[in-house]
Amino acid sequence: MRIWVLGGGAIGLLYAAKLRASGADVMLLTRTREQAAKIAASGIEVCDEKGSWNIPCVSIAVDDLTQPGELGEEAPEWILLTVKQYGITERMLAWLNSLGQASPRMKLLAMQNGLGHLERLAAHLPPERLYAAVVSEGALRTGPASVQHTGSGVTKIGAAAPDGEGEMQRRRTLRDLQKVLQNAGFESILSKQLIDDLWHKLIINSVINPLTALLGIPNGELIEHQSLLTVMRQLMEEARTVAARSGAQTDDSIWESILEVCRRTASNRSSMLQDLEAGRPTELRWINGAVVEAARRCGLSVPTHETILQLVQAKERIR
Ligand code: KPL
Repeated sequence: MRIWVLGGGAIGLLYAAKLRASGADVMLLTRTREQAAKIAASGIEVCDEKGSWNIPCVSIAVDDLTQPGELGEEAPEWILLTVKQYGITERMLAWLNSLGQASPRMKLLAMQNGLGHLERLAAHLPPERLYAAVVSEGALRTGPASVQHTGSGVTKIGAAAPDGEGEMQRRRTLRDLQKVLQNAGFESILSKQLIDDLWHKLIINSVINPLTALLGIPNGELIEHQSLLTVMRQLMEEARTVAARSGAQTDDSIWESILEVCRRTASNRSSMLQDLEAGRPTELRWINGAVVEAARRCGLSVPTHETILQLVQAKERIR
């Protein structure tokens, strides 16, 4: 199975390296030529609690790829799309569309946090080619060709449109991918309700990420202050109401999950805090912004999310 991992951030580096180490046919597509050259020359260094490994991996900048129409047998069977939400540009969507038209067997697994990407991708790829993942692996990019695996998690995978014609075929397709992921050491689960899973993760991110980003603290510190726990609960309750009104089901145990993530990742800096500190754009718009937008569509009011959205936006401007 030929796999292209699109995006050289923490998740892209981690999946490309571990899949490659398990013997999968993987190529990592990067935005810059410098990163691709570094990986092609020295491989990807993966560091975890057991030590560090260097894994050779083929890598190329997206701009240097052969035109989709000329790929023929070289075309991938799977694209693991690991770029951040803001990395999904109109140019990339047009390129994915041409790739899909040129290679009938190509499928895409969207691995983004937040909401909004599936609608954009669905405008360019038919349902039998569009799949999504909810990832809870902890990863930190430590350089253009190095990543730290900060905690093992689960990769839930499912069809973006799970029901209807071709459902059985979509499940077979997912089972094949699941085997490849598991073989590479990623615990992977097939989900029939991926949209619910996306909301579940969105709610967790919408509580933890903006507060850690605003306060500049690691995840574990959030639960040490009663006043923060109160704000966290308000964020969680507002987001759950919006999820329910939008047709997604979330577990009553979600509050416990939030506390558990804070404990399990106590010393981690959330991705939003890392983005802010590194001067990169954040995924705020697709996390708390997505809650506010969904609330607006349902006629609900989410004052805590609106306030937090404005505060992080201000912080982005004045950093
Ligand atoms: O997914 C995360 C993120 O940082 O984006 C959490 C769960 C908050 C862990 O840091």
